[in-house]
Amino acid sequence: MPGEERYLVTSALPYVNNRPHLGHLVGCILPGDIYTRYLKLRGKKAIYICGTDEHGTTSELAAREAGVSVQEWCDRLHEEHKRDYEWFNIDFARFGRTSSRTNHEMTQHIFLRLWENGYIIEKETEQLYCEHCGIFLPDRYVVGECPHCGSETHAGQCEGCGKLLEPTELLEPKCVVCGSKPVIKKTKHLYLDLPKFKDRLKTWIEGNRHWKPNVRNWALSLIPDLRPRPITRDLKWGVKVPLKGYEDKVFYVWFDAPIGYISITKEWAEEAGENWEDWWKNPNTKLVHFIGKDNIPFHTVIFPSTLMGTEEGFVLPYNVPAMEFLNYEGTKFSKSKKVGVFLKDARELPYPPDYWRLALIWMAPETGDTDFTWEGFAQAINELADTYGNLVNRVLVLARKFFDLRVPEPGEYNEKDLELINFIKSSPELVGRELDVPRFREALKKAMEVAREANAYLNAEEPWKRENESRRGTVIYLALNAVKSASILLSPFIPGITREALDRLGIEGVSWEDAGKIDLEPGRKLGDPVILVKKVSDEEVQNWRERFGGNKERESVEGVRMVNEISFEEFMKLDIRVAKVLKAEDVKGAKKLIRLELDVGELGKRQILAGLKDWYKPEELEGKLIVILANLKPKKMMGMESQGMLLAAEKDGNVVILVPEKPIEPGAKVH
Ligand code: B3M
Ligand code: ZN
Repeated sequence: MPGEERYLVTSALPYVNNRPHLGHLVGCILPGDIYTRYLKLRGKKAIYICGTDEHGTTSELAAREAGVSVQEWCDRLHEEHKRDYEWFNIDFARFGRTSSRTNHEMTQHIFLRLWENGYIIEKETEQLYCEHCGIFLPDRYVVGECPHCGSETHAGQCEGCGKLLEPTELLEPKCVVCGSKPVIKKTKHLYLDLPKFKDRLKTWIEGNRHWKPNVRNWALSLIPDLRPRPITRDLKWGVKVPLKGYEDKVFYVWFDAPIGYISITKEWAEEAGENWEDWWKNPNTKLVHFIGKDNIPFHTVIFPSTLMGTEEGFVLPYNVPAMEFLNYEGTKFSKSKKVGVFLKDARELPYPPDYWRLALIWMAPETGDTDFTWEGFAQAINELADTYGNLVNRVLVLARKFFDLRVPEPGEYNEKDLELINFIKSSPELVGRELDVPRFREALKKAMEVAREANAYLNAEEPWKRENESRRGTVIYLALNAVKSASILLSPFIPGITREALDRLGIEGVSWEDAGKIDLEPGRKLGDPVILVKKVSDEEVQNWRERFGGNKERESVEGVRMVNEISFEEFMKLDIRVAKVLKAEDVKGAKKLIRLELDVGELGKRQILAGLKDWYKPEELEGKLIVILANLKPKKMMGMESQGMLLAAEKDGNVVILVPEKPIEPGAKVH
């Protein structure tokens, strides 16, 4: 077996119940990509494996809702996922599928090994059965009333109050397929005998001192109460169980999904002329699973037990970096409720993929849950523009002005120069230390520091001034090296933008260590100056926030409309009022905004800024009765405060404001 150290990096395999959103990207797919890019720059052998998780009831139900076969649904969603991730420059060695033949075979093989080795037990249980459809009903196939809060929900977890619900607990249970009342029937299932792995798991997890404390502690806390866990389901869509008496059952989706990592590696290896076992059964392999925190038990306890139980020498994960959750502007991203920014939406906005990659890491939920906010998005981009973008442009402008776009010859270094040189030299180690953990936010900050330092150096040295002519070549030479260094260190995060900068320096292949070298050859031709990062304005922030705002109704993939439900109490928190427009005028310097002076009756006078210029002239609004949300937290825009939000309807880029059907006093409440 080859002795060389290698990294097998995986990202949790996304379900195909709907399109992916920013939460998925930042949760594991983007971190895994950044990490693998970094490893490769370090000269390590590394591959990045991912794919769609296609079995289970969530796919079946999504397909049913869309009125297509499960296979067709999965084919379609697999392609969409793949396209989305490609657009964000996620560099998978392979993006596979758990429904592939390779995965069916691998899952059955691994199961049989567990069976032969005595790690599988059979048990009889009672389960709801639909006599009309002739099927046992998994949780999501039983709907009824929650005994705790009265919501209409499926079993598993109540959609109203979040309590865990056995299907038999639901009041008035119904089969989701045909609506008839299910009966209780006995059925047999296979269980993975987890308690048998207790000691091995404990020793192994305790030894993993480099894991994040929350991951390690959670894993350890699971061990004392490990119980056998069912790995089969009464379903049709899934991997068949290769055992007599289980012909009409399939494996539980969480049994075959992580085995997907192995199968997808195998498919990659077959194409790449490699042997998959050199990766999965090689003690020199470092297996790293990037996941969201809710997947910790599966990756630290259950899947490792599956691997151990084969007794085939599979490697166990070396690290399991788990992210917490990214919320959207204060509410939960929800694939099923269609809240937040979906990757498809993001692709349609006028920003390159690197802006998203950067902003997502900027706000990444590394140590606790965080919020994606449009303000955070703008802040991240603007910071990059001020530091790195600014540096690249100004250094090239100086090189053009004074050295005809060639790398100048440096003179002797003074103390200031040596300070910058030392900073550059130490930076690959400093940034690398963070990425090794991995701690992405910190790594990004440290990588940006190089550009910040170089800018400060330029400001202090002022090489454009006549009196500094003798120093000019040296200063610009070092600043150009700083551009190279920052570009390499930032390249795992923003590979597209940094590539453009490196192209301008005439640099093709790079390694991480190159970021610490002062080695640009004098005389080398440079490319033209360029603005690599454009700032994001307040107006854009406002615009996107209005367009993607938290709880609004959104369209799902198949055109079925779904509403994110709120309670009556939540609705009553909104203070919606009729207001009269006393005055309306354009806001200077803003492309979209109109300033409205309003009379809101008992609430007095106030001003609102609304992004309406594309659709209304100020004079059309004057004198009108409109509808506003009066208790929205005031917000500063273009140096003015907007005290509420005008309500308008939007469809396909067309916007109309809402007006009362008959005149009514300003200040009248809307409900
Ligand atoms: N599909 C859960 C998720 O998307 C699941 C991960 C499988 S990893 C093998 O959160
Ligand atoms: Zn039925």
